[in-house]
Amino acid sequence: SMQCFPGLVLALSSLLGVLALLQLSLHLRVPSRYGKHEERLCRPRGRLPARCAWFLQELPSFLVPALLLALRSPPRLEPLGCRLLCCLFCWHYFYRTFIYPFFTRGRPFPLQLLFFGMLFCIYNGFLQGYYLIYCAEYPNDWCTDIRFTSGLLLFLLGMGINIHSDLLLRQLRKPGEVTYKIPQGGLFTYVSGANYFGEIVEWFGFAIATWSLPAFAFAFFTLCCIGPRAYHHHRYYLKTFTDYPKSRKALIPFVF
Ligand code: NDX
Repeated sequence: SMQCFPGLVLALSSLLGVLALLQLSLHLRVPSRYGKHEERLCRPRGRLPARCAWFLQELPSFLVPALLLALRSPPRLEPLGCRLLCCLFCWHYFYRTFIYPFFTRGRPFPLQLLFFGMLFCIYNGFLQGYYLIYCAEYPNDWCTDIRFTSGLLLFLLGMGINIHSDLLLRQLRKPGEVTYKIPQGGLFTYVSGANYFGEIVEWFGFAIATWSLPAFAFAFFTLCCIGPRAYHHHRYYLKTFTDYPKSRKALIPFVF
């Protein structure tokens, strides 16, 4: 049966860090080609409806850790921290897989990116799940540790911001519409990438709560992946809407 190989965790986390830097270098100037940054040239054949695409892409991030958690034998009952933290991760991806896609009004998603996105979700789902289920050791009072409590608080706050902002974005369109409008309300009052800001806060909260290398690597990846994308969204809005609110920042309220 499976056991913890610390070398494997270190190797996979380091590679995730490398992927983050690769992502950053590839997409600092040119955004990932989906959504509002997709090239017109893309043939419709190379795309899948947003619903199917987001469902398929994010499913492994839920399934892989959930299966690891369920199938571990003997079941790991102690300490509570490991299961709780693994459940937090699964909880986010339950939302992202089973709820978010069914309400999205996004345009069709490029198959090629879907393929890489899925690979990424398998990789990361395995790393986070494997670490928490097979490797992590927490003292029995971890649930009252300041790292756990403050991290959990940040996670919940970030998740709230992310879900609320995705809802505001969705309400900009009627079903079937694919046009872009100026997002209003919530944290969009302060930043163009409110949903991304929430997601980044969420994963740094998770990293602090788990106090683990894999989770910090993933938070860093998230920052490198959607941080630049928030900046590209911001530039797109400034270019497209002459009446775009001048005081609005790209990602971090009042700062950047
Ligand atoms: N999926 C994470 N790199 C990504 C897919 C692509 O979950 O190979 C990263 C994720 C993947 C990427 C993923 C990882 C890196 C990959 C890349 C493909 C290539 C790349 C694998 C896995 C790669 C290397 C080589 C380095 C490994 O029509 P539309 O779609 O634009 O509509 C949008 C709508 N909307 C508006 N509607 C009206 N008016 C407006 N002004 C609007 N603005 C937007 O709202 C959408 O329907 C919806 C949201 O759009 P947008 O653009 O704000 O968010 P989006 O980027 O689609 O993300 C959706 C949610 C969001 O909450 C975000 O926080 C979360 O997913 N997310 C997204 C990406 C990554 C991620 C989280 C993470 O890293 N944690």
